[in-house]
Amino acid sequence: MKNKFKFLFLLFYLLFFILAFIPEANAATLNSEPKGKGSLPSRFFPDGTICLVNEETPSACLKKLVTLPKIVRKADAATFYGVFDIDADGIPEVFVDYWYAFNKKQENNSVTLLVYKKINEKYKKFLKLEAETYGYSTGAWFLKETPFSKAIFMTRYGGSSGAGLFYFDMKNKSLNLISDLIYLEGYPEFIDLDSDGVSEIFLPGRGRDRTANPGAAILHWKDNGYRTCWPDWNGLPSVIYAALTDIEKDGKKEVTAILEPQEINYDQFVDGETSVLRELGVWQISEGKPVLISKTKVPDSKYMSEPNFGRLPPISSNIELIYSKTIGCSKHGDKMQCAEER
Ligand SMILES: [Ca+2]
Ligand SMILES: [Ca+2]
Repeated sequence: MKNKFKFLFLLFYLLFFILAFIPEANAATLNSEPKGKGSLPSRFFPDGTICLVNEETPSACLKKLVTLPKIVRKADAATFYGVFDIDADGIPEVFVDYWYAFNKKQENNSVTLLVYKKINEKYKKFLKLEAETYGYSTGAWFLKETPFSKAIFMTRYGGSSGAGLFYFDMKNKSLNLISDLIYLEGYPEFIDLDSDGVSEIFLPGRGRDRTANPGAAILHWKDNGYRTCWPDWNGLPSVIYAALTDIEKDGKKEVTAILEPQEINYDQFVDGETSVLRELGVWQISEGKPVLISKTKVPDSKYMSEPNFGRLPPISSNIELIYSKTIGCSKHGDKMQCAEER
């Protein structure tokens, strides 16, 4: 009898030991370094804590800020974005998001952003905000600006691969979609085009296919929010994709964009055949506003659906368009000219 108890005890002990060391199912792997651009030097440690660190010795916790709850650590995906003083009170906040995969019946669900803030000497969960997402992809930018700092987050948003950008509004405790119907391909560029000390946001192009709307845009800060300042017209031509590159060689970047002069029914064309030639437009930033300086027809060619340029100045002397032929565009006198590259 005694042996039987001993056996059972050993069995339970063994079971406990096995269960304790089985990795947690579905647990998110958090990046140790902050993923957000502009974060203070900080780190997520495997024991679940987020600390401020010294840049020279990042493996040592300089100051413990928060311990992440299980809901974050057990999520299907989670990201430590960083530590940043968003409200400029001298004490940084902590930014983390997490996502639980949707079931098969759903196409979209939400991603949750957690913001921790020091209140009465202790970091506490200050905000829990949700944004619609179609899967999970990450990106965050912390901008130290006056009169106030800003934070922008990215997630998977639409088309077959596009992302959406959200402005984090601390005052109104909300995440506001600022990329509108542009399903962003690649990453936005934060650049102060008019040198007023506040970044503009350049969105280079739409998602990869006809399930996405055409579009590239420059957003600027106005009336307490991000507004589109380019394209500065409604309707046609549609901007398909754009890049910032110094074509004028004056040390400032110009906006180069591929335009479609007519509405295209994407269901009708296969293999990139269109009935109307696309155009290459160039805008110079003058007194804070993009001003059109040239518009050129792109030679007849089959257009691929990839919303990307080829090589651009200064890497190449031409603006390269990768279609069924490689087309090079460059400035001749006052005009841009495009021709097949050989
Ligand atoms: Ca703060
Ligand atoms: Ca600016």
